[in-house]
Amino acid sequence: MINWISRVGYVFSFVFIFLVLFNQYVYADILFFDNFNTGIDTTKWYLETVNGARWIYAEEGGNGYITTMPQGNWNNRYVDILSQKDDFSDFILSYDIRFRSSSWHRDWRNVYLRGDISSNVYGYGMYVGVNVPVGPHPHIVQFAVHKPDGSTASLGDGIYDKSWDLNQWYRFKIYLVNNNFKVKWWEQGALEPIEWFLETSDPDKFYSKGRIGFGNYWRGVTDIDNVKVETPDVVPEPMSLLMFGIGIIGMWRIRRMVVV
Ligand SMILES: [Ca+2]
Repeated sequence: MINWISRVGYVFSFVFIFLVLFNQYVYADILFFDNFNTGIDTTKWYLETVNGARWIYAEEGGNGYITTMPQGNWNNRYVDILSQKDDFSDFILSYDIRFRSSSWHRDWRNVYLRGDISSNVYGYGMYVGVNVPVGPHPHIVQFAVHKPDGSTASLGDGIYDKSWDLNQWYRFKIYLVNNNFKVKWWEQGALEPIEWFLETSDPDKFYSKGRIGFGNYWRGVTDIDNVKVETPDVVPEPMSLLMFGIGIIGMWRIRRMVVV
């Protein structure tokens, strides 16, 4: 009996030590979420105004989201919305996006990763070009770094042979851990693809934390909804570990009964 108790104690000690050691990765915590169903919460978001344009609340069929006001003049600038939370470090960012306009200028849509709220938004970004229906209609997705010296450099891009469909909701998922970047996307209602479409890294590791956000270029019209930031989930969740521990105990008990 004493031997059995000591074995139970041993298993639980193992599970406990494992949880403590890997605690920072065990939980896929949601760090930030907004479905915009009640408007734009300015305690969550910093809103930039450029040439009178900014991100605004919109509603469709009872669902709230955010959309953009296109800039009508030639002063080309991104209009940005950035999280008030400024210490996102390693995370998975996912969001729904709908492109509602395109142009020969590709009407770039930028996603900010570890950015700041200066007018130039220093940090990392992922640029998405939308030049449908102007041919040849490529997907263009590019990770870039806006360096502290003011210059911008590509971290690698990808061109895909499918068009974006205007007025179609897509879900994007961006993974950023240490200096490694990955992205995938799929049409709303479709299954999430297993593979990542573009993977790259920043060897200079310029930025370790910052804000997330979205930038809309010039005449683009873009909708965003269901923004979620969560911690990367790299090891089994605690419940799995607990079940594993209980399973081990159960096997020992059966073995003991058989032996006795
Ligand atoms: Ca919503």
